[in-house]
Amino acid sequence: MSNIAGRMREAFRGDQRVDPDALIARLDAVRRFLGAVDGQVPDNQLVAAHTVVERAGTRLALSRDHTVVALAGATGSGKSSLFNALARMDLSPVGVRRPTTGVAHACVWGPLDGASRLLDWIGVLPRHRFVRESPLDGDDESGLHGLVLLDLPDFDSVQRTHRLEVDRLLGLVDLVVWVVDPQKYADRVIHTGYLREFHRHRDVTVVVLNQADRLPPAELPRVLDDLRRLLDVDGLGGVPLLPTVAVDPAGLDGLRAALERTVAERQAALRRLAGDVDAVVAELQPLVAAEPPRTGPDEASSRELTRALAGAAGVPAVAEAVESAYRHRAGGTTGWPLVRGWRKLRPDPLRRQVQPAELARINI
Ligand SMILES: Nc1nc2c(ncn2[C@@H]2O[C@H](COP(=O)(O)OP(=O)(O)OP(=O)(O)O)[C@@H](O)[C@H]2O)c(=O)[nH]1
Ligand SMILES: [Mg+2]
Repeated sequence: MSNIAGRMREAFRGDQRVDPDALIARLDAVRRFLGAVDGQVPDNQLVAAHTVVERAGTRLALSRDHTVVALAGATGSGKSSLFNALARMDLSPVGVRRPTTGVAHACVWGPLDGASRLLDWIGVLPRHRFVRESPLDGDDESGLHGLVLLDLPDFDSVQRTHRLEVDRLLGLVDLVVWVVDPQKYADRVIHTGYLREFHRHRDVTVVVLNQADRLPPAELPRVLDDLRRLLDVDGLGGVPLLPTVAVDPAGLDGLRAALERTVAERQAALRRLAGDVDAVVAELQPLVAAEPPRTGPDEASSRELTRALAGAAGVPAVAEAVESAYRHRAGGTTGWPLVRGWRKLRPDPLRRQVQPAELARINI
């Protein structure tokens, strides 16, 4: 148990908090960058960045008091069973026919203010929303106050609509609990199709090996080790990995504690968005890693542009790429991709494109 707690601390890096102002500044820098390159770079290279800027603005504006956690996984892994067990109520049907869950279900542990708008945005139908308000049978639910838990459809579904719905929701939630089971924990679709894609979101990733009761006790450590090895390969080294038993109330203690810690920190939304910005900046980096123009108004524009992106990155790699681009220009290399269309812009495109810092006004 202490090992799990240690990993939890390590993975959530409680000391490395995301500063909301710094995140907003990075988002604003990406927004400025997008404004500057508008029309100069093929749109398809910028879609992800535009999406992140839009989504982040909305998420930050909606509610900082809630943490949206999704239970995601293959069909039959036990997502709905865990959802019901955490809520201590049968809210999402658990069936024998697969797949069972076709649309997301949500349970909110107060406060309710702001939760409806959040769920409108996430797109959970009102009839699939539930509230965990008063303690049942003396249960103390205060530790989960602020949790919005989602039970997702199966991501390996034979139903295409389920897969599309899961992909949409995974783009919006703050933290993902990946639910795997002893039979399918090593399936390729889970690792290459999903977990690997989340390697920039290690801080907001939890993996549970559910149905741990179906393994002989002596086998459990071996399977957990094997799963840990696969997660390392996925780029998810150090994420919390917990065994769970959805059909036994005591089999959820570790997961409940992890969720309590997450909602108390109120960092998951910021960390998720910071991971999104990291991904976007990594994608944009090749656009500034080449040669800037030598002289003239273009130079000033491109300097500002690269500075904006370096600011957005907050990582030395991008700053280095930008610096080396400037160093090399003395050598006369040409071919900075942005430069070709750059001359079409008016002298100071960045300044022209800067929007009022809307995000800065958001109260988070
Ligand atoms: N023994 C055991 N059975 C479990 C556990 N968790 C879930 N089950 C059973 O596994 C089956 C599938 O559970 P669900 O909760 O419906 O699985 P799901 O992931 O929601 O499935 P879909 O909605 O189809 O994606 C049910 O029969 C559950 O009773 C567990 O920890 N131990
Ligand atoms: Mg289900």
